[in-house]
Amino acid sequence: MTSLWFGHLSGDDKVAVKPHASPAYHAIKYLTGELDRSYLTRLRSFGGLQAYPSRTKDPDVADFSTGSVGLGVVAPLFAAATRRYVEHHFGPRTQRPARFISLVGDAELDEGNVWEAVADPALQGLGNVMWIVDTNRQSLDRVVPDQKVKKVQGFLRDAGWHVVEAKYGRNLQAAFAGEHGDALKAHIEQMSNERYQSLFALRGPELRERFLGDADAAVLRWASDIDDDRLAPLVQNLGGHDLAVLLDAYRECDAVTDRPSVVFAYTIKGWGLPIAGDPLNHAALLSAEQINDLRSRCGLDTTTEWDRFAPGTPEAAICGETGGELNNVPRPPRPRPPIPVELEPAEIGLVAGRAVSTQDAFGRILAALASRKEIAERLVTTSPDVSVSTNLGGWINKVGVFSPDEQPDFLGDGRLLRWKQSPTGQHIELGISEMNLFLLLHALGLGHELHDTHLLPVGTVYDPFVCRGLDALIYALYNGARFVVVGTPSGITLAPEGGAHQSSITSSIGTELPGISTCEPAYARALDWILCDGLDRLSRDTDDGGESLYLRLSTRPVDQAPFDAAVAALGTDALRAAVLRGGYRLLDHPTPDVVLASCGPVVPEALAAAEALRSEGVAARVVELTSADRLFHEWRASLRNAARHGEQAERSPHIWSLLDPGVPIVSVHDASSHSLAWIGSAVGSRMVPVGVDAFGQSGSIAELYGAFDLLPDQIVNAALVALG
Ligand SMILES: Cc1ncc(C[n+]2csc(CCOP(=O)(O)OP(=O)(O)O)c2C)c(N)n1
Ligand SMILES: [Mg+2]
Repeated sequence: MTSLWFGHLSGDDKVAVKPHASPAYHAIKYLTGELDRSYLTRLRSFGGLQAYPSRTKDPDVADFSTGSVGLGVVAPLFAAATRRYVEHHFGPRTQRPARFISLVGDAELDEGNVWEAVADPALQGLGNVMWIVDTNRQSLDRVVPDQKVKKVQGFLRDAGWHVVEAKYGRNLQAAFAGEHGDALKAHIEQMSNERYQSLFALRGPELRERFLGDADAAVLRWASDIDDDRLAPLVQNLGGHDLAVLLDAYRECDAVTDRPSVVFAYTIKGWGLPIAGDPLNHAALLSAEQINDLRSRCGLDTTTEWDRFAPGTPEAAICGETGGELNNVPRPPRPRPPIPVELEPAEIGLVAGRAVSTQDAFGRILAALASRKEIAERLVTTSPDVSVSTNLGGWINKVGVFSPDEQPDFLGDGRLLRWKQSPTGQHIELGISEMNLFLLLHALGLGHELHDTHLLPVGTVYDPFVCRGLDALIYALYNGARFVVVGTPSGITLAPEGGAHQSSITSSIGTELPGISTCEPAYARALDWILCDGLDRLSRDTDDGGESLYLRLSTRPVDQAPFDAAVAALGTDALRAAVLRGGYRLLDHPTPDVVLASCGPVVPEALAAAEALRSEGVAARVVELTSADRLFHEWRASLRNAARHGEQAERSPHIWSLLDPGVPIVSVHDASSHSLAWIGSAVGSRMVPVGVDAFGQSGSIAELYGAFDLLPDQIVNAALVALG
């Protein structure tokens, strides 16, 4: 990190720092003037410095957060792909080309997401990417066995990467070049990792004995010329601790511009400390005595140990220059494109009397937005090989697929889906990896912060496979990225596709994740309002309602007439406000015996059940919960406010206007029944949650609904239970 910050980086470069290097990162930020001294003693404390570099929680904002190993490795790769996209669409961003760099722990490369990214065609040819692998051969528990590094280097080479080894320092390289040098090199290279590692904390005669144990005559002759004091610095002279070797390696990578590079920098974990190379050093603490020794070896005492370099010294001058060039500057707010509150129903092809699914409507809305220049230019879509089956086809036909080079279109026009690839395309197609989807949404969703270009990213994914990319989704939200993700189709409603494709827990995941609102409307116009509002929220500050949006959609065509009736009854503006707050009375009754609360594709079943109840003399109100997430969080915030401050909320939670205190409720949801089971307690009502609490299977929608008690007659029975 010393070589990188003080000898290589420019202010336009972006760097991900591996989790365990966060103290070194903060030390650099302190020395270069960005971080206040008071933080230095507050690593890992509340309100202090985070254990691992954090974009959102640390005062000296890192370009990328790290912590969940593997994600930080590839985040700069996705950022470089985003920069390439941005520059093709908006022109160069910086005078000097930016470089995207990851400092990687060697054991991080065990994570599959690393290899999913390395293999993806959308991430090829990025010559401005460099990884520096801290090859200390240690993970948490152990010294990594021998062949691992070589294998990993082979994988990267085969994937077209430029691989550089910074294995030995200049002193050891000089010894290799001298008399008996070949034998010395062979002796070291043939030694197992575990054995070499065991030498790193040794000095003097003990080191000599252990190092030379089975050495041949030539090595023994080489060693006989080296006295005890010089032996350790030579045997332990690895490239990753040699600044000049590293700088050479970085320059070599800079010269390779048509593909990414990786430097394997061989290091010793705990270098220069008594715990160097010890397999258990990760959890080891230095004793007070060892710290005292270290402090005095650095020429410091307890009164000077946190000082910056004295003004006027060359060190202070370098720190000042580096800080002036590299440190963070405050960011202006994001620009806010003029997104309307709704599109015209005709514009999105809604025809009175025709049933439509939310997934179909989503595709139409997006295709319609392609005609609105000020919005369309910032819109970018991505999908892990499910563009067509998630209805992105209409949009893709209009805007084309992004490729950094013009690609021949062998099939040509006149097809249902044109797949025209060019540098102006606005859809980025990924391979199947859902981790890659969320890592790309993360990168696109930080367009303003990392590339001075605010984007409106929209990703689509089969809803069950949100779980496959979940850690990357969490990562994206933790970092404050802004995007829309559309999980579609969702639930058992995609009946014949079978249990492996039927999502049930995603609704709860969406509700529980911070930084994103989950919405699951049943009707096309409600979706239009939610999507327009959601796109607008991508541009707003967090305290002004800014957040990401998760849409859980379906392929089941739904009759729109009940929604049209609600528009007529409530008026467009009032209904839109209610939909955006999380719900509305779809089929009202002023004094119901029971409330049926539903959302998404099973709303028609709730309506039919209400009709059946009415014919039995039971008054039922049907409420559509367009966003249980928003209803929950508004209710929860009002309770928190009351508990903390003894105050009532300024306005009562919206859910109180949908449900009546004490009136029994049946929730009807194509998702785990647990996801809506809380609503009864919001109004003190008896609650019967109906939903999907087992794995599904193939069948017709009616058969599947029947298996999970979601048919109208079954909902009626649930209502009778609720009524006691
Ligand atoms: C996804 C994930 N799994 C497990 C961990 C726990 N963990 C933190 S660091 C680490 C090993 C790190 O080894 P390496 O990347 O080689 O780092 P270094 O040797 O530089 O400390 C593990 C298992 C984690 N942070 N993230
Ligand atoms: Mg390691």
